[in-house]
Amino acid sequence: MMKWTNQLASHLNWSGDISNKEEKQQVADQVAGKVRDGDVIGIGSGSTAFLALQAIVQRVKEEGIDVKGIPTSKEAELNCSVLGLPTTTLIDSKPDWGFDGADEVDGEYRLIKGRGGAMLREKLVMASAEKTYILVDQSKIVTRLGEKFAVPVEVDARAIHLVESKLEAFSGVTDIKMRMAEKKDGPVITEGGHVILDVTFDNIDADAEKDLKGIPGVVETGLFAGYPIEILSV
Ligand code: ABF
Repeated sequence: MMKWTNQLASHLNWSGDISNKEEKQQVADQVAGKVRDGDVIGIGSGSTAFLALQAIVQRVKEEGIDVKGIPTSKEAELNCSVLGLPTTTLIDSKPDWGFDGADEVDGEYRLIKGRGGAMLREKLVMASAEKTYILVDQSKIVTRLGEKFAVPVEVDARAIHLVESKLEAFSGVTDIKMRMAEKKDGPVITEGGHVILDVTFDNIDADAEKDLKGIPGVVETGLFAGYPIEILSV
């Protein structure tokens, strides 16, 4: 093992502070059971996806099967690298299927994602796969989308005033905050070099994802509606 591999692995081990870990582990084990030899799999971000990746890698190693991952973030890329799952990209391969976490899921299978700021890549991988398993513990299931979480909106910083003014007039919006980096005096900058506005809604209507994307300067949003997903929960 190379010099820093253990340190990287322990950093990635979420330091034991994964909320609802037992439930998350159960859905992680469920999705690991779906892996078949030769699969190209979209690899999600966040703690639930990390547990699933661990379970998948264990199967891959025990059974000697050939699986490749398409990571949805730099975090997922590093996880694959440290755990030893070979990766490919959307340019070279199409995912057969994928898995990812979520912050909220409602009764119409609409999702809020993007707490880690990776919604652009997460959506690209999800939209490219025939099916994505969304791994959720009970705390993620809501009756009203937006009940617990704001919707992250990734914005080209040059358009920040334009986007803010459009959002203020947007149906259902009650609050807009720029996401700030913890312990730093500045905004979170996404992997794509953009900023994030966390937008609170009291009602998210059916066209919200499309309408948000229609604002010039909005790169992506954490609203996911109408993608081919299957919810895995306990
Ligand atoms: C990613 O990780 C994000 O889209 C989502 O916001 C978050 C869920 O994290 P966790 O599984 O740690 O609750 O899937």
